Amino acid sequence: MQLTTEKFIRDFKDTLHEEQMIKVPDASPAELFETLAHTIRKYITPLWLERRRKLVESQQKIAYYFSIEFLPGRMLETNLLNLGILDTVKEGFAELGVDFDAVRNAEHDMALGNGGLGRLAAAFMDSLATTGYPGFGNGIRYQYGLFKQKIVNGYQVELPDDWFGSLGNVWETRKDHDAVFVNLYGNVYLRANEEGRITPIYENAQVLRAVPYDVPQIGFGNDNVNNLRLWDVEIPEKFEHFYPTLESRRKVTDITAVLYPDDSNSEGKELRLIQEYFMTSAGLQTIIKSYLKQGLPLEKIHEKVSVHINDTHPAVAPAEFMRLLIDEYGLEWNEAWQATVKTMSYTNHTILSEALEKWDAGLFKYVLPRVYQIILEIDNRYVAELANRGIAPEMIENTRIVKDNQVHMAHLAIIGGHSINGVAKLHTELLKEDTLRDFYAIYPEKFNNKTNGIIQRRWLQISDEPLSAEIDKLIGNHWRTDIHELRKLLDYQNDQQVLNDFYRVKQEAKARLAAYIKESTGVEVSTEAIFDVQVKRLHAYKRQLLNLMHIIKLYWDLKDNPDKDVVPRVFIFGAKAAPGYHFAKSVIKLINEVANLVNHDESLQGKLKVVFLENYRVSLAELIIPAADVSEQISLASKEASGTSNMKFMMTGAITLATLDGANIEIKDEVGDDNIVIFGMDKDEVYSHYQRHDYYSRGVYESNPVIRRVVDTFINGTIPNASQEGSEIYEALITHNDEYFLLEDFASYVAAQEKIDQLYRDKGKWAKMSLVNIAHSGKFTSDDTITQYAQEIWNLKK
Ligand code: 26Q
Repeated sequence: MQLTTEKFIRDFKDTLHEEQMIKVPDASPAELFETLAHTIRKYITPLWLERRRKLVESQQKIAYYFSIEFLPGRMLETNLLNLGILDTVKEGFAELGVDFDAVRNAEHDMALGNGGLGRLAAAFMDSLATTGYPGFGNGIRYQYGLFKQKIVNGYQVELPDDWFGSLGNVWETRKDHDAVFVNLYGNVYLRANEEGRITPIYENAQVLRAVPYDVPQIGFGNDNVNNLRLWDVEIPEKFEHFYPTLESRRKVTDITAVLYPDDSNSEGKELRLIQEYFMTSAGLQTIIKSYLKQGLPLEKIHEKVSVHINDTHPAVAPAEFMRLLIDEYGLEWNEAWQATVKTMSYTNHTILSEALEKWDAGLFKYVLPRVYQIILEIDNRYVAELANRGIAPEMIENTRIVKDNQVHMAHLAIIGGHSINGVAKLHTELLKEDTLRDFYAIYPEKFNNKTNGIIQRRWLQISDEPLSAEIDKLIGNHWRTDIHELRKLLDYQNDQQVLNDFYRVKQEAKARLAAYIKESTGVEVSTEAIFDVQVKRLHAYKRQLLNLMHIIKLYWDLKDNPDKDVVPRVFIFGAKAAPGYHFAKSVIKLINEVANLVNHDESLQGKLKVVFLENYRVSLAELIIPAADVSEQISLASKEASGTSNMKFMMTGAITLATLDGANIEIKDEVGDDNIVIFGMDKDEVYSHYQRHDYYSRGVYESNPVIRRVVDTFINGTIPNASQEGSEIYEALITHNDEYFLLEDFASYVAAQEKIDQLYRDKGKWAKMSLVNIAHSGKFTSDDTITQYAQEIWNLKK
């Protein structure tokens, strides 16, 4: 959009006077933020209405992305950048004497997600709007986002993330007229009506009101506005009398109160099932209603609508869609089924078959009696059809939806849809050959890969503007609209001046992070040190513990030989552990106690520092990632479906230190072996251990003195205040046979770390590697990923 600085200043002041009745110098950053957001909303509204009008008029096909998580982080800068007015606003603020950074920091992260899966969903919203494909989000308007993490005495403490605060969500619009009802519980029996049609009769169901709040998703540079629809729950007016007590009302509002943390312990919780059904049913109901307004026949809905199931969390969708088409709209089973399969598609984000979502059939039937009947019918027909096709009984049994008294949600998503995709090449191959191999034998045509991507605009233009400006100087600014132009940087890979400039930009980002570290932890770190970063959810398979073991080895090396010639290192961690994940919390405690130990040991001469930054989240990532020299991507091969932080680090010039897992493999393919440091077993070696049952961690421990010394450090009192946690770690590694092969990969990890140390000594060479990584990072734009979804799965037109 077009906007002059003068007009912006006028609009901003008007809004401030109207809404806050104060003048600029008297306003707090929060008030200025709210005012700015409201000013921008006025710019967005006409674009939003226009987009809706055009979509109605053109009757284009629309994809609906169903996800129980959306993790956009802060929206202010993204909205300004995408509207093309970020610089105008910054200039306007400069004229008004307002500190833009202070205002930006007043926005609370919208953290309605755990990690990669939720962040990916948010990235896809931006990319859909940017590429121009009609794609809308459908999720839950949680009152509290993922918990806020505090570190107290080295332990993780969880506090509620009250993100509405006093401002509410400044970006949303409540859409009362689109509210729908969602039924739970009760009894259902079937009865023939006057025409002889079997219809379900509901008794004693609990009726909830679902109210949508729409959040605009603005395309970059195209004035295109899509919709992210988040559902909240309310008590329907005519049922108010059923909820006479606060307690009974709270039971309802609890449905959208909190986001569940990624945790196997919370599996099987009734409230989670209700959340999943609530957002799915509400979303599907409004989709059908808006489709019918076009006057088209329901059995052809797949020609105008795609419903995408992001992981199994909304995988009740095929069954709920069948229920709506048959019970509410009178379609016959077969025509409803054809339409359903053609409408639905599903993305898998996990490799572990035991992690695939299942529900106890009894609980499912109790909460969703009619949906359960429909699932049984789908299951029966599936079994009959496959038997007819001559499929082996064992294969049918493995793939059916209801078995052993459990409802298998991934099976429902695969059978009830036309597409299933993994999120990186390796991941998709593993799904085909291992986790879902029987499905692959039955439906090979449904399987496809869509390697994840990231929003390059957030990670370069917003979080690393100094690097972006440097890139502009070399190749012009067209890369800001076509990220693949970054490849032009390769022309400068041997230009010393350019390499110096890139090095300087990195050092400045490190200085900004160093200041934050000092302020938030009190630890002083030198920007001459290698900033070695691992930020992601804490999980055993991601192997933060392997990183810590290497730190302990360095510690002993330096204790033995204080003059050892090593490049100083700062190891930086950020990670939340699910509140019920005991092991993960012990790892956090140990990282913090090792940090205390090494940061205060003068004999180490500042060569080794360890920092745990609390409350890792999108806005903190924007500070950390541009400042990284080394990106730790060290999951056990085959376990990380894709990873997406690996792509962000690459894009801002960190060198990846990685196993051959997830998208790391595709990063290596892009940059070549010389511009990445790979270590550890590959997935074939890992699988071969599984097959042969030949891994024995105690054997490694007993025969390797370095490993023994490192592991013993957990139990011999070296690390103060963590003897309990140390013993647990020791037990996991030695008594429980080290499930993620840390000991096996340790030697090769240490060698890789030594290689990093050597490489970093040659600043020119390092800067060149860094530049080559940036130059190839356009491969991972989510604009391209979403284009593949739109063309290959959803069949959309711009
Ligand atoms: C499970 C049970 C009960 C409650 C919550 C959950 C739950 C919640 C979140 C299970 C899983 C998640 C999130 C998973 C996730 O973020 N997976 C990551 O997805 C990324 C995007 O595809 C990949 O890059 C990562 O490799 C993958 O770990």
